[in-house]
Amino acid sequence: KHVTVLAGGVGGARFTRGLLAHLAVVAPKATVTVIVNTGDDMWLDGLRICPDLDTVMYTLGGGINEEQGWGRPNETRRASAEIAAYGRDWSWFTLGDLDLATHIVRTDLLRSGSTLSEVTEFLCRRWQPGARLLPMSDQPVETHVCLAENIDNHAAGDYIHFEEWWVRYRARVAVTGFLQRGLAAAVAAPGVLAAITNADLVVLPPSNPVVSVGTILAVPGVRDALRGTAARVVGVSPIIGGAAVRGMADACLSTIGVATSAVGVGLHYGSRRSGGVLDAWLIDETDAAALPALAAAGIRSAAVPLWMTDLPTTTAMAAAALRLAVEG
Ligand code: GDP
Ligand code: FO1
Ligand code: CA
Repeated sequence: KHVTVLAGGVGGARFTRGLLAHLAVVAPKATVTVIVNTGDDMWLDGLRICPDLDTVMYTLGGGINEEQGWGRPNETRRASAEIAAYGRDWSWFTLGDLDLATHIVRTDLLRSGSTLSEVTEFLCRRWQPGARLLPMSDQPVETHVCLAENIDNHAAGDYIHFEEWWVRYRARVAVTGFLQRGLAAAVAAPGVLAAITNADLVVLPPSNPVVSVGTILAVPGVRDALRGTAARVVGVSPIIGGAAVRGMADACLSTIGVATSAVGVGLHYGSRRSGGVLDAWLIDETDAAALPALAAAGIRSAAVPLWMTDLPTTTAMAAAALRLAVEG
């Protein structure tokens, strides 16, 4: 049994941790491949930062700062403070001392000619995430946002990196759209399309539908692989009761004209029967009123508790997603 997950950072990582815990019980021989968004990646102080790859790797490898959802626990920021003392680096984006080791090793390997896939595989030898992590592409793809208003030294119409919008401005500055820089020259990383085509099940976890899952779907060939796979494709809503559980996915959704609701995101992904990517869509109990609309759109749905408050609840969520996928 082979399960393929398309993930961003915190939401996708936490869900996958529950999925692995569930499979360890019901299908110990199952293997999991996580195709991870690299649109948040960037160069900072000469280092290649891959926020979502690191969040998935640390979370599944037991090295994540659980409260923060990213970076390492018991972190210090001595190097970052020294870099700031030189007036370099982004004051609003913190690179912890322990986390820096990952960026240094990754950049060293990239400079020696390794691909991002090879680097990820190397780093995972240490972290042993219990799943195969694949970057969506080995070519750089960076999500940028187009500002709708002036802010600081940026003018309306300027593009800034997604992470500046997200971390520095907390997505509070109006934007007119997203641009995945490098997408035209990007190809799916080795194994990515096959992981979708040959899967027994594909999961869209409760990741940000626009800048995490949406970016992966934009990689050439991914949508077609999802539409063509013999596997069932089941998604899990990151929106509960009309709000993002964490972060500012609502700002992303409104920018692309999608309602911040479980049904809005489900219809946005669309039913595979009508050119979309979903066979099934798991929503939270508070959104149960949306079940008929989803059924009418050809998306089999169920309403279960979708709060990943701890490993048992997340494991139950993963079990519900697998159950929904194989029904009917
Ligand atoms: P990021 O790259 O770190 O932002 O992480 P992802 O894109 O993988 O996931 C972010 C999304 O996870 C947000 O839009 C949240 O709404 C969603 N999320 C976070 N925690 C939960 C949860 O407990 N349940 C559900 N259903 N979604 C969650
Ligand atoms: N998020 C923040 O809100 N502030 C930070 O200073 C920050 C630093 C950081 C460093 C490494 C890393 O892997 C992730 C980091 N993040 C930080 C999280 C990042 O914004 C998220 O992982 C996503 O990229 C947002 O979708
Ligand atoms: Ca991210």
